Amino acid sequence: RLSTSTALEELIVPPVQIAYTQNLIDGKFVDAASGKTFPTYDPRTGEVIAHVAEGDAEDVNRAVAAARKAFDEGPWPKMTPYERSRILLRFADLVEKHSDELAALETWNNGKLHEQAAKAELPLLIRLFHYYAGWADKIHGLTVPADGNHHVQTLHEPIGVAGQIIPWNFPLLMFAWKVGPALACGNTIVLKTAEQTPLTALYVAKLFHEAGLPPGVLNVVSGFGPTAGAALASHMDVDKIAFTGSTDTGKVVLELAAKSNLKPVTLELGGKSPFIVCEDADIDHAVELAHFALFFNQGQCCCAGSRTFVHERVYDEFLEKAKARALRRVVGDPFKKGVEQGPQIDSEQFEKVLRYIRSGIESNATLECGGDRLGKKGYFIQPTVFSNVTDDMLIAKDEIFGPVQSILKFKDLDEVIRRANATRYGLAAGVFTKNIDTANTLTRALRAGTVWVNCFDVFDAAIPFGGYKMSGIGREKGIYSLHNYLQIAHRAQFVIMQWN
Ligand code: TXE
Repeated sequence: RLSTSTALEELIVPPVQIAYTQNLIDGKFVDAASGKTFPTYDPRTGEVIAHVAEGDAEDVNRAVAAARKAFDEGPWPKMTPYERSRILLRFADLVEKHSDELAALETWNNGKLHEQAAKAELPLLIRLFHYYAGWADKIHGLTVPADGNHHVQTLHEPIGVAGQIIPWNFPLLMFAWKVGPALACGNTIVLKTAEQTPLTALYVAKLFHEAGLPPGVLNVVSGFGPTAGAALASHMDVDKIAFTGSTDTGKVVLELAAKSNLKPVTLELGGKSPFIVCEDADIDHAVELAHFALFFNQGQCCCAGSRTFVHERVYDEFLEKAKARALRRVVGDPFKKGVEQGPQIDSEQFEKVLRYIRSGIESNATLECGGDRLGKKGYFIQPTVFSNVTDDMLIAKDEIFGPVQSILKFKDLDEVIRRANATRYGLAAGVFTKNIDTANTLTRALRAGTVWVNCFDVFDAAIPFGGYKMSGIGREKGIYSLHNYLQIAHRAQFVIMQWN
């Protein structure tokens, strides 16, 4: 086992070159219209690794014009669904072929574990494109038995130009969740990546063109939210906007869409998901799963199990073991085998997490372990555990988005249901119990888009994902995501029946 201190020494040189830094518009890599670039960083050190074209409103205009032309004039929406499906499959094959470079690039620009990028996220991306390739030729309408002499059919048509704004915590997976269903339905796309992580989306978008995607169908613009992102959300020629990010920015996107052309909006936003450990639980297993639910991806998950509710009868044992587990967590260079936690994404998120840790201490939660940065450079934070957390504390209410576990005590099921639901969020929840009645009660009572029982973070292309309340609008993945990218029309024709 690596100790934390050795894991932070001598960083591994990423085994990949940065090939693409320009915007990808109409099938070509181009500089920003303004000629400007912005730096992108290695979160392990805070050092610049590349300068990337800085798209703003003018680049978004050009990308939307290309997507508009590719939609209105074809060939993409007019190709047979089978041809579209073949391109998605060829793309998935190319991603598989380039998995090593992509996993290295994802880790270098994001700080996530290389093993996680290589063994979980890239296979999930590939699986998702296989899934939606399978849908492309199965999207069709109905004939409807309307009253009177009418022949009525419904058409499931692509919605047009889709604007997609993604965050930095899962750059490749968020690309997949957005682009897969939109392309399967025959839409064209302008995708804006998060300013922290522009690199891998450019790489895979290039592979899409190698797979035969016509120019203009998928345009990728790097840039900042208030400039490029806002220009996309308020564009009059964009027919739909899909966004993943913070609840505050989600509200801005919804407002921009409403104030421009009323484009439909889907939002996947923040969360404060409860993870409930019942009195009958196998404690060792519960500790491990609760640890994973919170610390996975440096705690930078919208669905992180960030309120660990533990039944009072097992609370002391759970706490002692949860603390021991966090103390054993190996933090270090995410390229190294055996490391469990890399750096936070950037200085802003790093400072935000440290502010919440201070707030936990000031509000008299008990700091069991961690509580500070690790090392002198980069954005590493010690795995942190708070006990004696109460519902009114900021650390129990706000999305921290970092490696900070808050442990709360409960007495009975009714109480924990009420407290788990007393949040403005409703993205996910975890339940840990051996009692089937308890499991059934909790899965029905918890107001969340996803409830995981005796498991957590199970992501499959076919399973829908999305939030109740201020965690969002709409669902991604599965059959449900297709609805986000389709326009349902009907055609009614008067018919004369020449038979009795
Ligand atoms: O999010 P933003 P940030 C949460 C998490 C995190 C917090 C802030 O709590 O600490 O949000 O992170 C683009 N018009 N999540 O600041 O601002 C931006 O460029 C249009 C949860 O990174 O929401 C980026 O592409 N777009 C989350 C994307 O929005 C705008 C994942 C997300 O950035 C914009 C990430 C604007 N005015 C953070 N302003 C999740 N749900 O998984 C910004 N953007």
